[in-house]
Amino acid sequence: MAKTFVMVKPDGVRRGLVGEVIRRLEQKGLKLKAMKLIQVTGELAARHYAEHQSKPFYPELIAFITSGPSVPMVFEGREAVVVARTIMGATDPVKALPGTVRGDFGIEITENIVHGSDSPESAEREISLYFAPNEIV
Ligand code: IDP
Ligand code: MG
Repeated sequence: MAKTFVMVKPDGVRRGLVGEVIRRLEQKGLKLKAMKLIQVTGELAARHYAEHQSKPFYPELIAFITSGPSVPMVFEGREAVVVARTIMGATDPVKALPGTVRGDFGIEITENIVHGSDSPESAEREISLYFAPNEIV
């Protein structure tokens, strides 16, 4: 069964949206396989967002993602990567459609509430960055 990596980012945790994000993913039919509340370190943030290292928004992204606790999770289900990204909405909450997490709760592009893997390969890489095999049920 396909797995994806989802993380409620520090703005989502600060705003009390953890339950809302989980509710929407579970309601769709994805199954929660792992979850924890952690402070992302600078080192972990750099590994997670290595693909964006050369982007102008990178320093802001790293400062944001390390600004408070996050909730990384693993979800499983049919086409889990695409399903989770569809529920999250477009990267820029201004463009995200109503009915999506970012469309309903966000307006800033950096502080966009939630992360979701963009491919099964990214999912595998990101799951192993945040979770040891024995933390996934
Ligand atoms: P994604 O989270 O929808 O996969 P990515 O392009 O992978 O989007 O970007 C990673 C994260 O970097 C975004 O979720 C957002 O927090 C931030 N970000 C992306 N593009 C911009 C931008 O143009 N300005 C500021 N922050 C951005
Ligand atoms: Mg991405």
